[in-house]
Amino acid sequence: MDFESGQTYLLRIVNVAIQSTFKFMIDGHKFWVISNDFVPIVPYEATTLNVNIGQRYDIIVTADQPIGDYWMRSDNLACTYMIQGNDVKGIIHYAGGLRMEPASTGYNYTNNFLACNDEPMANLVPHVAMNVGAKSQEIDENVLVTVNSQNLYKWTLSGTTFQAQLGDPTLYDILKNDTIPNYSGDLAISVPKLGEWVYLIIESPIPISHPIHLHGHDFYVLAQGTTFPYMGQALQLKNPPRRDVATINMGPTGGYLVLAFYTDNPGVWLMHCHIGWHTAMGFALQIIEGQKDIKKSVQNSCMIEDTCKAWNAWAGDRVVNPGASGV
Ligand SMILES: [Cu+2]
Repeated sequence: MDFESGQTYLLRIVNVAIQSTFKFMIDGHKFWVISNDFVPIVPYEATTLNVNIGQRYDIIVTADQPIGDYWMRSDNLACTYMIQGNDVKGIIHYAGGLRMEPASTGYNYTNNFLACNDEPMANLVPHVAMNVGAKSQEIDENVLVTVNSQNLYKWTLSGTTFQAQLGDPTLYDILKNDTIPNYSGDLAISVPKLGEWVYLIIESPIPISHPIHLHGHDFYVLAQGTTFPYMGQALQLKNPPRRDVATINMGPTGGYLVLAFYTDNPGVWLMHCHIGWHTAMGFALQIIEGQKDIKKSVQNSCMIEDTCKAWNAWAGDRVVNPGASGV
């Protein structure tokens, strides 16, 4: 990327990896972080930025260093016990200098699985302040991993692993018969009333962090802790971070994440870990929000009908491999 001295640049950073947490930095430069997951925040200055899977940050950086060439880095952190990759690099070249391989050095940090936690909640202050009301419903999920009789690993949420049935989508059943299929057991969670606050507690004793993503909402991050279990620690209800991916941060004994969302968007929404393997291994649940208003919110039911018809025609008598979760 070319810089001109004195100019200011907007960079949009997305983590599209399947398992990696990236630590982003530009050698020698500071930058301002101005939004998380498209929600504008009160800008804060940083030299490094932790970007977990699915997260988006916008940053502003000024070309205020001596003319030269600098490494831009996205170090692959050693979370989930991965081997570190610190060779993910680009080059910032200042106009007017010779093009050469940078000799710059990166900012220091400790790299271990504990380093993969999100940017601190205190930094992620939404520009448009919104507060969270008292809860009407609470959902608690305890995250574990188990091995089944075929030696396949499955993630479980309070004992149930998600397994979609591709021939029987939840949204289709709701539109057709106003019923929720129950094959995913308690992983089809009904949140029937609109205009209410739902709190979601996800905790795990296994020290592997998980970026949690919810469809259909920006959620509010009420607490992120590096201990297990969640013991009723204080929640931030006054203008908490607002985004759509937040990580269950990890300490040696596990961690917890407390989220809230306001029921104003009727639909069938998936919530899942954004580590691809974990999603495939059943780390997902559905939230059925405002069920009686879903039908009128669907603008084009033909698309659903046609997709299901095409699926049924193709699937026919085939045995469709149900090995992964179907998500
Ligand atoms: Cu996960």
